[in-house]
Amino acid sequence: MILGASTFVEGVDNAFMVILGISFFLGIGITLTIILFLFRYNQKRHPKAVQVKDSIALEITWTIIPIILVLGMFYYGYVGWIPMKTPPSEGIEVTANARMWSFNFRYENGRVSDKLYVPVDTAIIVNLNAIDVLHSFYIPAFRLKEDMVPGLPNNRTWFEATKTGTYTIFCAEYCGLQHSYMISEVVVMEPEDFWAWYEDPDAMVPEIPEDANLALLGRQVVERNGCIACHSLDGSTLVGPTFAGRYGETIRVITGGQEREIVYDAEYVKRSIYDPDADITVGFRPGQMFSYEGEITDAEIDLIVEFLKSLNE
Ligand code: HEC
Ligand SMILES: [Cu+2]
Repeated sequence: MILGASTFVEGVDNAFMVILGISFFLGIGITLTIILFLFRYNQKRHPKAVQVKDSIALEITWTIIPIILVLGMFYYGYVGWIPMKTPPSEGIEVTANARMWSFNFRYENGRVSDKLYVPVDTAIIVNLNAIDVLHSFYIPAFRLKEDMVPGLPNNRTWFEATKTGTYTIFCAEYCGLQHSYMISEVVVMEPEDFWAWYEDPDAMVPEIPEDANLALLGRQVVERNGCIACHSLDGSTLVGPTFAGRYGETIRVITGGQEREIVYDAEYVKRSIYDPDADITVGFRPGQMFSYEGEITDAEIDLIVEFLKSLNE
């Protein structure tokens, strides 16, 4: 059993062990019976076949025993599943946004993070928001998995972590090319540490020191938001055009069906991030990149621009 760290672990692991136990019982039992019959009823020992007719006892046995086994599996499955479907009324609400191919988490005070920070022994209610396609929110250590369906109302789940530590979050629904890179972490902290993190205003609007390397900060924004799943930094073409050597160039885009030339400047970068389909870069398809409006701030876009400039040096 892999390590478990939520209130769901016991219910799910019990169901798993019961089903595994029954599977072993049947698998081994059936195999042994086959072997036994091979010896006992082969043609040498048992040359004349016997017809068995109307054995009520046998019929009842092979009806009752499987019913008990199947109901046993159902019982443990149901008891483990019910708590997942009944979120408590009180808890910390977080919205999990999923897009190709990254997660981010928005808290009620507006804080956004690419990792899910939560306090231990506290109910966390997670509103699941798929921005583009189907994803699935999966935390194996919590035995929690819930599909994220674009546009589905009331798409939510919840959990209560029981151990501090860092656990992996996977996307468990094949969602395209870089699906296997769609990984994040849930960091379970002592409540004091969590509330300190949550209320830390510096962490909300990171203050940029005078001598900061803006290009480096921009690179962090780009990495944190998963842009490099689609935009390479080395000139190669992925789902979208490369970031390398493009800034300041005159490029060709399609705007409202008309091909035109445009300068790849700060204005263009901002429009590409907030309204990606306004100008479609020639050679690429619309509808691949989804708007980051409300997720990436103007200040962060300035940093991205600094980073793109630095790629020309
Ligand atoms: C799912 C893939 C995907 C992700 C993720 C993605 N983009 Fe894009 N992006 C595209 C595609 C495809 C295009 C080209 C089509 C278009 O112009 O809309 C594009 C176009 C752009 C352009 C115009 C580039 C050019 O050379 O003309 C910029 C700038 C851009 N994206 C920035 C970003 C940033 C910044 C992020 C992360 C915050 C990001 N993209 C995330 C797919 C993606
Ligand atoms: Cu996904």
